[in-house]
Amino acid sequence: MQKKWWKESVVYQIYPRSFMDSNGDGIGDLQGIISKLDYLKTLGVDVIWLSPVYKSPNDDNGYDISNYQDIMDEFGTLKDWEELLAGLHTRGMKLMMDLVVNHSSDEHAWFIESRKSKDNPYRDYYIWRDGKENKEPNNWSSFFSGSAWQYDETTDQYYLHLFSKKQPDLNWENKTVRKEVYDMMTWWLDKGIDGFRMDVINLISKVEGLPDGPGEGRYEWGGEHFMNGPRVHEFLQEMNKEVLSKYDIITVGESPGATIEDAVQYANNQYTELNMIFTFEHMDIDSGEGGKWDLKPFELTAFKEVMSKWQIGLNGKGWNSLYLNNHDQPRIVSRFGNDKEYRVESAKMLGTFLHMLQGTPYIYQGEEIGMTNVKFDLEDYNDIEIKNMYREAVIEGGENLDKVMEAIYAKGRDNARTPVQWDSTENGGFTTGTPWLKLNPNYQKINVEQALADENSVFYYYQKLIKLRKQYEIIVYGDYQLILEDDKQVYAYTRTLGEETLLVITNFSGEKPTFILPTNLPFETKDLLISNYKTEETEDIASIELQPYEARVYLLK
Ligand code: ISL
Ligand code: CA
Repeated sequence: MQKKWWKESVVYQIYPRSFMDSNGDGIGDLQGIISKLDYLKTLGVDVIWLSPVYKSPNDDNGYDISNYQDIMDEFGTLKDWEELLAGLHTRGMKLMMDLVVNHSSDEHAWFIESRKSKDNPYRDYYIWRDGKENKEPNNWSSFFSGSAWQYDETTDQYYLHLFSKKQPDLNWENKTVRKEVYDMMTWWLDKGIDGFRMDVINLISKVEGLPDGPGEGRYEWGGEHFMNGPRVHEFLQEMNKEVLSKYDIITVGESPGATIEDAVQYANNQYTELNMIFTFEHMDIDSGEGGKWDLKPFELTAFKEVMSKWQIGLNGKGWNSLYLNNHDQPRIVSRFGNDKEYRVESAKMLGTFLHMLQGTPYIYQGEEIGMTNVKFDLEDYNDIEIKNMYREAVIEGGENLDKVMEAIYAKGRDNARTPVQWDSTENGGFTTGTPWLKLNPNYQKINVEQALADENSVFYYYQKLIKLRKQYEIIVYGDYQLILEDDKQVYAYTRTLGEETLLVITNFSGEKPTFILPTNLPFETKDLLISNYKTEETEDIASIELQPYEARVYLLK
């Protein structure tokens, strides 16, 4: 397998609005991040992925960009940004910027021009269509509820927005749009950044004619007509040729609905497109037919099946990104572990599980101290996805309020967006003012200061996981194999490289299941690399009674 620095790296995602506020306005900012660089260095991460910091009216917290080449006022200035980049580089860390080019903000100069008239030179930068019989051009629903089309009086046409109506989709069929995007990317790369995370990059090519999605409802899911669309690989290859291939960078493309076959193309070994993609199959495990808000119990065996499929499917052909949460997903201890009695144990177990897989691991801010989900009153939520869903389901659809609130508690994106808990002072040390989103009330107990003072904290465990990656090649490059496939509580797997085997045992339950070592795993020596309970090095591992959420990693030779 080809060795690459980005395969050997660990990425840490910062959601700037919620990371650290430096000036008391309640909003996280660049100077706030700069003040925590030593903290990140102590953790040991290699690359920082910065969620969008560009100019934005914040309809979707920066994922609606009105100027791609400047910094949002609340976050600081380009000068602050340069300081951040330099601060990272001096400490030997890299910076990956978020690239949001499936859509812009409706307040971007291009869109302001585009909506003026049908013959405006920017008209074709976006996707405009006539209505059909006084209705939208097609039946596509938006990711954020309702129609994916917005009527615009000025020219009596509709524009497409797969996300909010303030996020019009760019028209990638237009060569000039593509050139603008490539030039903008080059501008950032020439400033010295080290890569891009590309927002919903697999949605940029829409099927010609924009056909209706299947179903008879007013608004239906049209994904098959815009996910991994007909020209997406052509566009990415062009982007690669014009821009990416000229730099030694890390690229990851967020790709909802991508299959393994798609991924093998996006993240191919000739590197003609991207280094890796973010897939979502494992994030859908606890969702029913109705999508993310349709709650379904988590089943470990289904999870194993999905993870193993990706581990084996990309082995030697592409490269996996490894994540269990981000700014769109609930907190992992609340979702896959236990955020009460076994919060610390399960946080460590989940970290072990993820970091020992084949791929590049991503840590989301706060994960390294085991932050948890929240239950807010409706008016305390900020997220547009939550608000739109609530309006559609409860106010317009008359659905049961308690049921909808349960779904928000479990899956709402604000679970991930409550400010980072730095210490036990008011507002967790995140701000001296009023935070833009309330803190999780448990900040007095769960915070960075506390974690740094406790040698058994989740923080130091993550630090060790990251260190191990630098010490053992097998953790990066070994082949994955699932063992004990049908076990409903224990997820165990091996990684092999040459003569060595890495044995990873993780208990996803609060019970004490017995782990039985498969007999086809002979070895002479075993080294315990990491564990989240005290264990005797000499313990016989043929059969182990596991503790709740126990995790162990052995190197067998
Ligand atoms: O959150 C999701 C599922 O739980 C996804 O549907 C998510 O909205 C989708 O993957 C796209 O996410 C990205 O683009 C959005 C932005 O709101 C998200 O924050 C971003 O990660 C539009 O730019
Ligand atoms: Ca601020």
